[in-house]
Amino acid sequence: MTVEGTHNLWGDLHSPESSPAESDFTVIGIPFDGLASARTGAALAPQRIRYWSRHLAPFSEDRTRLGGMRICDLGDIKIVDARHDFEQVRKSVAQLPNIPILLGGDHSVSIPILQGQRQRFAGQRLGVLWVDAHPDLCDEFDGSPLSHACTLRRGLDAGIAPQDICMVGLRSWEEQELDLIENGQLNVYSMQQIADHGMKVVAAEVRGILSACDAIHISLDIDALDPSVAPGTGIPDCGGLTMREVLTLLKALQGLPLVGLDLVEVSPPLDPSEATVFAALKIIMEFIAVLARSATV
Ligand SMILES: [Mn+2]
Repeated sequence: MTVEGTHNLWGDLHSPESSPAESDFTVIGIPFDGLASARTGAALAPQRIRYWSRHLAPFSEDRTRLGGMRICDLGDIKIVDARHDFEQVRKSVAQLPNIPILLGGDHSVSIPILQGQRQRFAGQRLGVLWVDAHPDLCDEFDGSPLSHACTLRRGLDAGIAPQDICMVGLRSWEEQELDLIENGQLNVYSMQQIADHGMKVVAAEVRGILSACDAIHISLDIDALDPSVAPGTGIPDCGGLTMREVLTLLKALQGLPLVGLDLVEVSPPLDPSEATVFAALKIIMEFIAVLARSATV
């Protein structure tokens, strides 16, 4: 299918002549799904997300004008062997002068992203908003410490403080994760808690915790959404977030020092409707809108 876009890349926000230093956001794709434990396909996400970004107009749902925001899309970082090639992701993120939007890939690609952000904001309090059905706190999974089930565990190893991590949407656990989840250091908002209290209340609490941080990175696994919304993902888990709840959470962070977003586990081949790709795009554009509104207040 070769449909020309009705707009240019990233809803007309891509500015090919601008360097990262001259842009508000840097997009990097990491088309790698070699450490997914179940179904793959996430390697195809950057290409499909970019493709459909040409059909977006530069407005958020509440008509925030995004036209003043500039995106520099640096293309993809190719991963063949994660043990060596993740290093390139870490280095790229660590030296960025603006806000990265990183397109996975399975969630393992966030290991070097979290390491790079930790390095970029060395000496400062780096908060992480973790939106996922899974904690990804395994020390090792399928024989690998770099599995997509180990991502946040490696983030802790990199020096991100557990009290500066908010986990939202959790509903699936591995035995080896339970101690960390239940020892009270991490801020855990399970799907059941969100159902009981409502996302507005949870989002306000998350904002309160993360507002103590100097810099906040968001790691968003599309499987946090309910599979009825986003079925195109390796390990769908029913009983998840609505898109409205995700947007409520994002919008609650307006004005805080957001320094990056990674969006992972979108698997286009597992959703012929491509609604999952569009869900990812909506999250990206609304994230940009949160920053655009923050810049004008
Ligand atoms: Mn997940």
